[in-house]
Amino acid sequence: MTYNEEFETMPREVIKALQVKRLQQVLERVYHSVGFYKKSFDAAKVKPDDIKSISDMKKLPFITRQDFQNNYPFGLFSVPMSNIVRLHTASGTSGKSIVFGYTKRDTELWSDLIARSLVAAGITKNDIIHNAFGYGLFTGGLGLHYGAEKIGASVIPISGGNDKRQLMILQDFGPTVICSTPSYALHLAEEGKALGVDIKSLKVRVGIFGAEPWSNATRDEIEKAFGITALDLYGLSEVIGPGMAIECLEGRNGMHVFEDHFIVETIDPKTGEVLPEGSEGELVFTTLTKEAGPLIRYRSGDISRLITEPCRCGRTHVKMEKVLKRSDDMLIIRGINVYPSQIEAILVDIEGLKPNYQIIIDKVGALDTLDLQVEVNEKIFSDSGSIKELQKIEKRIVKDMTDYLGLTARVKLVEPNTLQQAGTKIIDKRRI
Ligand code: DLL
Repeated sequence: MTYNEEFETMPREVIKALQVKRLQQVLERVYHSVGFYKKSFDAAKVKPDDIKSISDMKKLPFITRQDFQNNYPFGLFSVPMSNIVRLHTASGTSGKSIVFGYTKRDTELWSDLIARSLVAAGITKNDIIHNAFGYGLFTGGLGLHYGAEKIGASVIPISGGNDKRQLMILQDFGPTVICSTPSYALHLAEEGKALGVDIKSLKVRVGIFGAEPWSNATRDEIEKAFGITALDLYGLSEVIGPGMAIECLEGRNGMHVFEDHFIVETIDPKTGEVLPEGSEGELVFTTLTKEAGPLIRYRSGDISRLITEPCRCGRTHVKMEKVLKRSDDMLIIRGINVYPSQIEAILVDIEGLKPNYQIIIDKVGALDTLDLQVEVNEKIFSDSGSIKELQKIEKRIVKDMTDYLGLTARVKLVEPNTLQQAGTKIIDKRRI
């Protein structure tokens, strides 16, 4: 079943022609409405009308997360603020988030994309959706919410956390669909088991999971624990949020990327060169229809491979394999994206610390844990009676990690020169 039959099942040559037409329109628009693009196209000596085909796209410069930071907060918007109806954010590589604006039409487009995704997962107006993606600045909660309303399903906007309440509602309201990060779903299954809740007997039949990498082994675990079909949903806030790609019900063979709205390319993350179709590389996205923050060749940092073989579901849109790797050092901890440089930015602001840290990520049960080991400086270490001072520093780190990044960290201060290396070291012990 499709939500928008005509666009989801277009012959490939028609999709390609539509993409070129829309690309030319968006290039014209950004060149004249966003200073950043005018400058970057001029620097690359390329004009919108030099682009006559998809393969000409390689002439266009990339845009990166750094460009969002350089234009913080609203410098990449292509419409006046009076046309923006919503703002969302994601992690930047420094202390500041990066910001995205949506016009009314953008929120409608986004809801349509989620509606398509839900329909691809076999969800209808008769379903009750337990939406445990976080509501707020993160795009997961509200993104799924409006798409679910669009198809007329009943949404429970539970958001994340409050495990016992989640379990109670799962039992009492009888949702047929659960949406969350895969690790939170597994965590709920574990908590349920500990509390004597029979997770398998819940009415849930489909799960839509995403926002973090998860393997087919994790999928098996979730499917077994809940007795459901678990599907992968992909998206990034810079581009629009969740709903850029989803698996259909035809198996575990990649997520359809909604190509009437996005062009996806695969590049070599080292050289920036476009790779032949089907090669593993970094995904680069161009938005064709978004109004407020159109992106031309955005480097996602996500490593995947495109699958062009026709799909039995009838959708003609290209598929992308599960994303299990990144081309940069971004970490996803409990569904929250974080760069080590953001943690470092917090630590360098606190007096008494040396710039030597260790970030250790692991799992307890299904949930990620974050430990920080930080060297104190010689002065703090040698000051007599400084235990109180040490506790104060520890508390400040814990608080700043929650306040700025939304992450709970266990902090251990260590003597100067005890961590082997200089700078930041990341030890990720998780198996995806
Ligand atoms: O995570 C949007 C989202 C919400 C997607 C709910 C799916 C479901 P950001 O916070 O901007 O947006 O994080 C985007 O998360 O570049 C990937 O590295 C990772 N990511 C998102 N979905 C998946 C997935 C949302 N299905 C970043 N598999 C992306 C693997 C994913 N990684």
